[in-house]
Amino acid sequence: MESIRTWQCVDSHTEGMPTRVVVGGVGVLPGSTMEERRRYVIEQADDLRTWLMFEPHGHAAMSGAILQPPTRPDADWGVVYIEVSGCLPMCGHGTIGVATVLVETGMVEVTEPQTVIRLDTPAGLVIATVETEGTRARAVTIENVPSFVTELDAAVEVPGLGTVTYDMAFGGNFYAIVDLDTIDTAPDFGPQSGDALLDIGMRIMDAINIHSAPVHPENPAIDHVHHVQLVAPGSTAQHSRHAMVIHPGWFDRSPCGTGTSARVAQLIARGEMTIGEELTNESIIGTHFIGKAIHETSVANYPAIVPTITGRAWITGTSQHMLAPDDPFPRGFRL
Ligand code: PYC
Repeated sequence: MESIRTWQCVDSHTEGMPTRVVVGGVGVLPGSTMEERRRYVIEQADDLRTWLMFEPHGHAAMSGAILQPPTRPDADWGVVYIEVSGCLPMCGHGTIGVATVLVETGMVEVTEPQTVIRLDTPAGLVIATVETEGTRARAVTIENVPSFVTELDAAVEVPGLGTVTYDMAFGGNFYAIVDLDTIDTAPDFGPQSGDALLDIGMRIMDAINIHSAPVHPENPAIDHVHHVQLVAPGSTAQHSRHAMVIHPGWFDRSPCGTGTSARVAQLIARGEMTIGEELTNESIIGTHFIGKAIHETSVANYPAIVPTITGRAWITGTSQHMLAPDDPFPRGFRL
């Protein structure tokens, strides 16, 4: 066995969605903030990501997080999120996976019944409160970055679908939120309609990015929409079901932490929810996050809320990934 690169990982899933937590082998990435480290991976070390996310080590809907020493004194650990689509500034299910792994592997000091972990992420400080029972993490609540709506009832011409009405909200990433029952050709909601739902979501995403791509008002490096939340018929402000279509064409298996934050911001902007009320947000595979707004704030000129998201994660294994010098796929591959 010969290897020119070896990484140690703890694999987990958050309500069905994988988070491969890279705990060793990367070293300290260059950069004085976690956003600079994220940029470094994007611009100079993308093979770090593709090797662990793409096949043969990963798969078409793989997601993960590289643990780092924090760059700020008030944080316990730093995180760079990686997934098949790129490096997100913030990932909710990934943060719940990271917090669970840190507690259950003893990488943070664990207190019962709650352990608070302060994470330095590219989007800012994210606080995770873990409900602990012995060495088990039973549930994790994250206080996410301020979330806000940039457009309500926006309309875009989508080839094959006609005029589609959507709301645009930010919850750590941009989300186009579309009621499926406004689309005449929408199939029945559920995993059995996966291909058709992916097709609808990707068409909407492409059309918005061509005609009116969103840009974060304070951080222009965060732009375009890569997530479309297709809300199932019958959804309410208390219990919403959705299919989360992600660029370049896969579903979040979890209810999506940043997407749930965006949905809470949207429901509050629409007057359908108030501060402190809970939303059960359900994924396409039937798993749940609980989202709520804990207080109001603002981002640039937009009214915003600070959301919390609660969900659960489970460790599925530990792995050591090796790269042989003559492996024909040192960057992985995607079909
Ligand atoms: O949970 O925030 C999230 C997320 C983003 C992409 C996949 N999951």
